[in-house]
Amino acid sequence: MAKLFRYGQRRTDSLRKTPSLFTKHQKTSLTMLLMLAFVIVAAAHGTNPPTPTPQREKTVLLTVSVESGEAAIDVVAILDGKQLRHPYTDEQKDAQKSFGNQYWSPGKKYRVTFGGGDAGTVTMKSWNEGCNNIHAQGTPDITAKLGGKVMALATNSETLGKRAGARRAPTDTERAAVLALMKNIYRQRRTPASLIAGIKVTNLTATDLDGDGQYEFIGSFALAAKNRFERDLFLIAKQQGNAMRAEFVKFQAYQPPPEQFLWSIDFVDQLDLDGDGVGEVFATAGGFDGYSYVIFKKVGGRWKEVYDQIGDAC
Ligand SMILES: [Ca+2]
Ligand SMILES: [Ca+2]
Repeated sequence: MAKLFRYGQRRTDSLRKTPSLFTKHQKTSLTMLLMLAFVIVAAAHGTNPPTPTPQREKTVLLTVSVESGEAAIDVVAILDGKQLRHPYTDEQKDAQKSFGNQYWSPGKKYRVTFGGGDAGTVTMKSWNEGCNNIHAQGTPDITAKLGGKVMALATNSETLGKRAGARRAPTDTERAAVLALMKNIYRQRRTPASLIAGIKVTNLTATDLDGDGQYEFIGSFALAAKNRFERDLFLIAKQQGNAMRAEFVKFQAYQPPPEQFLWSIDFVDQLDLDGDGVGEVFATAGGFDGYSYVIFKKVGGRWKEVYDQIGDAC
């Protein structure tokens, strides 16, 4: 969780270190000039001060989870051209509120995508402040079956996620092949043979990431070992003949903290954000007292984490 707070910390530090651009005298003159300018502008508009022009809407990327017919919505990023930008930091309460007011006003509707294609809509109902972030609630009208670990994405973009959605549960054969690969990965990373049977499949999804008609497989696995190492794996695999080949392996072995909060990465969904034909992989990363969102992108044939944003931390 330290990582999540570091983002805000860095900003505070850089602001503090920024040298003042003006001397005290210049500042006084500047203030007077600004006041004069304000009076002139106010005069030009009659007695009322100028009303702020509404901010142009940016492309936002949201996550959607559904429980008992209710949608829970978080913001992951703002997409500025092909750049991923943070909507705000966890310290910017005012920026969070204006984001909520602008993007999550009741009745506002977003396109939902699942497996990289259209899957219905979600209509905003309300939003609230959490511990270090804001969260929205909405009414889902979604064709995909969401629930538990199965989440979707939503956006106000009219151009993203226009190919046919391709996401499903793996077949038994595919599942068996991914599990065989997964066990090999655990063995190669010195997991004692006696523990292999205890590995839990948190989530395993088949989705076509590159739009070639062949499904790729994204899995999360956890092996809890009491008082010793927890071993978690996030895996992207591709079918090769009857076997599976690992495209991305993120294996973490660590001693769980006394609080027993564990780290893990779970797939959310995929969406091609930069139009290169390969979907970017959205995931949640759990931490000691919170969670974040991460985005992986295939760069030069290799998957890389390119972005992270706080979900919340309490
Ligand atoms: Ca594919
Ligand atoms: Ca892409």
